[in-house]
Amino acid sequence: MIFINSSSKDSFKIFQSFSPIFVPFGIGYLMATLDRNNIKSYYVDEVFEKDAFEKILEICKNINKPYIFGFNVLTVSYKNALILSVKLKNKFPESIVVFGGIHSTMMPEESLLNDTVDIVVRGEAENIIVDLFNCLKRRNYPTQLNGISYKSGGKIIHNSENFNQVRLSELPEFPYKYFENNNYNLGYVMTARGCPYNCIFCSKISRSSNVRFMEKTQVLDNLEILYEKYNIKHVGFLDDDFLCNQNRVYDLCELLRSSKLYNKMTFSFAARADNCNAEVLKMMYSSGFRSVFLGFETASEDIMKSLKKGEKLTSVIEAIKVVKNANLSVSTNFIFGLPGENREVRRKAFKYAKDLKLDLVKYNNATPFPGTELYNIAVAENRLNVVGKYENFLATAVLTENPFKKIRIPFVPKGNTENQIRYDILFGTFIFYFNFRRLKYIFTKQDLSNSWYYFGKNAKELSKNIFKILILFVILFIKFSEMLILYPFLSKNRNR
Ligand code: B12
Ligand code: SF4
Repeated sequence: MIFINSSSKDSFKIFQSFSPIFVPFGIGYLMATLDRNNIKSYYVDEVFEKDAFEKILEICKNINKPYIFGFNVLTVSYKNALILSVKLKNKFPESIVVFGGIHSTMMPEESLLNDTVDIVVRGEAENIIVDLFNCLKRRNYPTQLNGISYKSGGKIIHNSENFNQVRLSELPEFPYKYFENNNYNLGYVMTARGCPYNCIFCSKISRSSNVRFMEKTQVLDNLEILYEKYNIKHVGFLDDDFLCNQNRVYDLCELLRSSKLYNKMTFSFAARADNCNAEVLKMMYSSGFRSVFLGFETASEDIMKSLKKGEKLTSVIEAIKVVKNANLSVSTNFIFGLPGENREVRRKAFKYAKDLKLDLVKYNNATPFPGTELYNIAVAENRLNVVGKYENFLATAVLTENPFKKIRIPFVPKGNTENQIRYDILFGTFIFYFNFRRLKYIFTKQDLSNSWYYFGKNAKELSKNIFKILILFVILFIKFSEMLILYPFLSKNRNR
């Protein structure tokens, strides 16, 4: 089986060169699961591979037919996954194309309506991947497997959901050996899966509301591998809400403090604001935790309620103060262009960013990912703007788009224009970062960036990138200049 991590290459490449490249955890665990069953699998990453198709042809020379191509598909990478599947099917008509990942999980029919997609795997797949592989190798359809959608007699069949949840304590060790080349920033772990909330803007791979955790010793073993084998000194925890089980955090911190990693590694994490309390943060700081990402989302209490996050604006504000008191740095994002929002709300966000002395802030454009309630709202209000096959479904599009070839914002709520949202995002970014202290922070505290950017490990690497950094500055200069010229005229835009 050849796994393909599909990627959108259409966004402006200069920003991509400063984004850390993550190891694809989903594919990694699937490969390790196959490995454990003595099944060899292969892997191609479109994120950095110049010609993924050629690379796949190379691999195919050494494996037996039927070839099985397994794609990990996010909404923004759906188009490229399809393009590659067409090329592969043309070359190997007998091959089997499987789409997995969040986008196909949310939209299985849409994927299967393409002639080149044979099977969609919905949800997490460690506990079915071996059976799936064995079936497909025998050229059988996995009709009995839960979590599968496929075509039969011109119809699309959806087998029932895979209720048998993956237990993280039973996962094999993460197979770093497949990802050792220099393209990846290995310093991330994901030690829990699942989230009990249902925010209207969030895609969730598992519909179940329970959160599953790795054993603390598993986590420590993973960190030790990263430190000892790969010399990683800062690790970001990608768990949706690292603080959701505080007893586990206490235990893990205790284990860390008594381990050989103590004082050698630092960590960052993401959490919900309502779980931040002074006591746990103090203990985390003493165990090496240095930065936290909190989703601020909006500066309006009413909109916060409508997001169904189960959180209050006041608790986010309080949490930021508590985090800062505990000496941790805090980064956050606001979503601009949410239903019910206006420019006043966005201006309030700028004020919060300044008054609360946030370390890093991102203003994203609201993106109604398929399967989310926001998507349904956008459809119901006839305000869903899909370009091609979701090529514009990028929450950071405003900042990273080519200034000469703008990306259409996928949802513009009533009472706003696209340009108001676009230039408010740029304005907020400009006033926040046009500041010597913050620019210094960006370049000197990269570990604390919660993986938003990566300019190089040290002064030497950074200087190698100096030319690209200059180009980046020129592009930002063009964007901000345009914004500053147009900004005074924006309020005059007529609301739709
Ligand atoms: C790490 C991460 C990233 C990393 C790496 C992304 C990657 N390719 O893995 C980075 C920072 C680069 C990133 C970027 C973005 N991300 Co992101 N990211 C995540 C995060 C936090 C973890 C992903 C992960 O490792 N999950 C754990 C593994 C185990 O799950 P998994 O990947 O889904 O894989 C399992 C199943 O899907 C299935 N599976 C997956 N692939 C395949 C293939 C086959 C053949 C089979 C059978 C099964 C299968 O089996 C796997 C194992 O169980 C998720 C949130 C989350 N909790 O999952 C968001 C998430 C995936 N990201 C999201 C988004 C929106 C983005 C961005 C578009 C953000 C933006 N700027 O707008 C960019 C897009 C980047 C790009 N150009 O492709 C959304 C995706 C929504 C969507 N519908 O596409 C998510 C779900 C967050 C959210 N809740 O909204 N992201
Ligand atoms: S945004 Fe965070 S809290 Fe909300 S559903 Fe997604 S992971 Fe859960």
